[in-house]
Amino acid sequence: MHEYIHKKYGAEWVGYPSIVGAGNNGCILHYEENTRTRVGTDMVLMDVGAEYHGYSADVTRTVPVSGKFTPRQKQIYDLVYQAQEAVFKLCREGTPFNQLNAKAKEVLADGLLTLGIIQDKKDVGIYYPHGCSHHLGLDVHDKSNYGDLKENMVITVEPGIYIPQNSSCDKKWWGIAVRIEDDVKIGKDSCELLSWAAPRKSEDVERKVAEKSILNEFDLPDLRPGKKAF
Ligand SMILES: [Mn+2]
Repeated sequence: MHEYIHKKYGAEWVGYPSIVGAGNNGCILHYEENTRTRVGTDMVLMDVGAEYHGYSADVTRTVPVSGKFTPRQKQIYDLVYQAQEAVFKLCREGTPFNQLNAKAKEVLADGLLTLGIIQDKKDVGIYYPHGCSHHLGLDVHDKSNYGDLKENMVITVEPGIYIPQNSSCDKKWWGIAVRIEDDVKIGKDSCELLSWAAPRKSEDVERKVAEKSILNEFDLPDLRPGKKAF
């Protein structure tokens, strides 16, 4: 559906292969099989972006398929949201690029410690194994010198937490994967959120999922055995 809508808006391509993983599959960072159709009460992590006239977007949303986050899913989701909010505040000219990830790590480490998922802040990397930001441009992971942010740079802000099956925390957390990724344009004193149209707050995500979709009326026809051709 995302790819269909990209085309409807006139985007020529996807910026990268869509990543759509339910539950534990969300823990696989570049999961592209996208084959599971029965997802129960899991969340679905969708990392999708259009390429428009040569420039790529890169946006991730994680939604509860049932329409409501379970209390544990919500605890993890809200923590990732908090980390993202904290990083947005640093997105302005002059901030050293690596300070963005340092901030995300700090917030996520505090939260994981409070939830009892880690016992030592330095273990945050077990559940947050990637960086918080990259530049966007002609390439979805555009290059730069990774120095200080400058006005009009476009970057992602994408903290996440991934707790695969058999992790060394309480198994009540297993299979939870959340990433929230937005694209921002750096300004002199703040940043502009380019991907504002997709809800981010857990309550707003639930509200969006509850909305009626044209797909509610879309029933696939039954598949019947072939007919005699002549
Ligand atoms: Mn990204």
